[in-house]
Amino acid sequence: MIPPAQWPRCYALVDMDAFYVSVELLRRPELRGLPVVVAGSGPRAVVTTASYEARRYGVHSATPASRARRLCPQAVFVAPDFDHYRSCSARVMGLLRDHFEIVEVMSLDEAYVDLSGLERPRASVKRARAEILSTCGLNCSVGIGPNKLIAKVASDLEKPNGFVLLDQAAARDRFGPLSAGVIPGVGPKTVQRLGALRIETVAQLGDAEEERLIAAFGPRLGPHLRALGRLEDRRELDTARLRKSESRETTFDRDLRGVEALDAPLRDLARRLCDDMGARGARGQTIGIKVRLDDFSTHTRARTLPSPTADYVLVLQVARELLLAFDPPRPVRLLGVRVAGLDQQGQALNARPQLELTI
Ligand code: TTP
Ligand code: MG
Repeated sequence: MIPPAQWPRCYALVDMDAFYVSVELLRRPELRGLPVVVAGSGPRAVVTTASYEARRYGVHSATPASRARRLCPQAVFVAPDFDHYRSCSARVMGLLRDHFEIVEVMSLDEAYVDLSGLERPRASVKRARAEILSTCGLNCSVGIGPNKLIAKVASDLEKPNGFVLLDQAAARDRFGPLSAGVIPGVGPKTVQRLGALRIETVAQLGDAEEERLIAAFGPRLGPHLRALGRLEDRRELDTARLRKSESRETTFDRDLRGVEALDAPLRDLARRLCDDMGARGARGQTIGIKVRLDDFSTHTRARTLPSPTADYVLVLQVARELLLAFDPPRPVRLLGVRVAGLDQQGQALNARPQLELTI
């Protein structure tokens, strides 16, 4: 197999394992190893997700809660806490953005990252994954492939805690004999219509004559389906928004107490941020800091200047003043510096588009 570093494009799909349940288990570790179900309590409630132990009893996402109770009476039912899941998700996605330039967040627990051009794509993902585990306590499964489709199907193969890399040929070998319905985007109705054409498997779909598919599905969907059957996919990551801000942040190995202890890391962050912005000719008018305390509360402060800058001395000075004024009341876990309101200079020519960084 050609090593992924030499593929023209390389993508990973990162999908958290049993996401809502895993988040709940962090604050209720006594439930670890038990069948756990996150579901509301109303008469029409459905299961949002079930632990792998509960899945063995046939309880899955979208199973009605009443049915889940019958299937697995000993399961522990936990009420969903979406705000908490959102904030855990933001931490995970923030870490991915720390590690990778281009990240496309698909849902609370799933994101694509673009690994194209990285020298060691596998190692980069493993490092990010280890940090997600050490910082957030959460496991994920990763699929790596030459396109988004293969990355996605690969991520599902060895859940939980999977790590599967497939090139085009390996993906075709692996999925060729399976029902075409395993391909995301080929739903049950399409499977049925394909069945009428005697097309059952992924390989048969990929080998089907284009004219036949066009006759059955039209000039757009027909060729699209055939491409899916070949595990071909030309989509780029969707990161259309120009970045409006840029930040650098760091999570400390040990929490730091007091403003003095934070000065060296603050200087380092401002230096890195201004160097990178300077290199691209980008400047911004709003300087901000982000402070996460040991209780995981996150605080931001910002000030807008009369004119845009990428000047290290000025950025550091403002960041210092903001930090002094905030005066962290508890030990600090994470510190960030941000410059927002970027002017367009340097972006058009040298844009590295990515989702807006949240700080
Ligand atoms: P998934 O990634 O589909 O599932 P999961 O993370 O729970 O498990 P897996 O290990 O198989 O990836 O969905 C992510 C979260 O989205 C899930 O934890 C709960 C929520 N969700 C729902 O609320 N309803 C649903 O029907 C699905 C599929 C997910
Ligand atoms: Mg998941």
